[in-house]
Amino acid sequence: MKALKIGFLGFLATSLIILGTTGISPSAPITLKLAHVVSTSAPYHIGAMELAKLVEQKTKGQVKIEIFPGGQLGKGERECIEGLQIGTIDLVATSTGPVGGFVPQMLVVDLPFLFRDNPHVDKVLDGPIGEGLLKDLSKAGIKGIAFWENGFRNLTNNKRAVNKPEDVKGLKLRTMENEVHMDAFRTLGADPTPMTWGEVYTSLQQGVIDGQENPINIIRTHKIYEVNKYLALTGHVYSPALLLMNENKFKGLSPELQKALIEAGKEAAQFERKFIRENETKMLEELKGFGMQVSAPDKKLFQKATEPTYKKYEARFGKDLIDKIVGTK
Ligand code: EAX
Repeated sequence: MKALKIGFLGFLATSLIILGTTGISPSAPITLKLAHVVSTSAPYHIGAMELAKLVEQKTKGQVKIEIFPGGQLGKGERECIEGLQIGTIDLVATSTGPVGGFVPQMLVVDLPFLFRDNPHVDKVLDGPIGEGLLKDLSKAGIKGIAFWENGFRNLTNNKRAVNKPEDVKGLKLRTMENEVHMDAFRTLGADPTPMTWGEVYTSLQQGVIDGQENPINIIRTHKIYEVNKYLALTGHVYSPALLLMNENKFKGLSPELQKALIEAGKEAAQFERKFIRENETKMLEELKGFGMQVSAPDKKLFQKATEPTYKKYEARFGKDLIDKIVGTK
């Protein structure tokens, strides 16, 4: 009887300690809110669902992910990251586009034509360079869990077919809130307008802007073919994505739950990238089927034309980091 009493008191004491430190009773699962701004057919959502499944499995139900798609918790990615920083959002799946506004060093990955192809992307972002960039995010109270994928960005517009850099001159193009992208399009003679993703479709529909640029998967899953006629396969920037977490929330988890979350985030990254890459050709054919006029300009001409941006930011990010990325085989 005495042993039973001591056992019960021990359990009670442990529960009170857990409750005191995490505010969570040992039995209640921890629910983390994940926000993104894309549709439920888009890769971030597919990746987030895979993440939720993996996290539940790896934590044996101790942690659950609740997904808020389509900008429900923040109209654009910058707003979602702001919510993450103040703790109203726990996790965000986002392109790196606006992240440079929080941690300037992250802008390096948004340089035009920095990444050659998918194998180059994976070697850089899943290796020490990528890990270093993820670690940098803690300067802004953000835990970088893993690099997901948005993809190689292509140009759509309503004015004209784009076959060479000169064809971009004078186009009023929406860009992400990203100074490197804006600089590159200014160098091409376009008129870049930074705009949150949630406003792009309507702005194209109303003719406030002539065009935008995004990977095939975003153009397809957000029906840009309904509001833009021309698609140029420029592949002018590889756009990484990120799975981010509020750093204090992350540190509040036990080491075991932290490990499980990181593992799940990285496994979901591979799943999400695979989904994008396996569906790219099919989605492009569908865009043609919806009537988009697709051109395949000489990328070398665009690479040459955007070289001034490259040179300008080389000084800012350090030539050695850029050389390391370019030199990764
Ligand atoms: O992250 O804002 C953008 O153009 C992004 O590529 C899109 O929202 C997916």
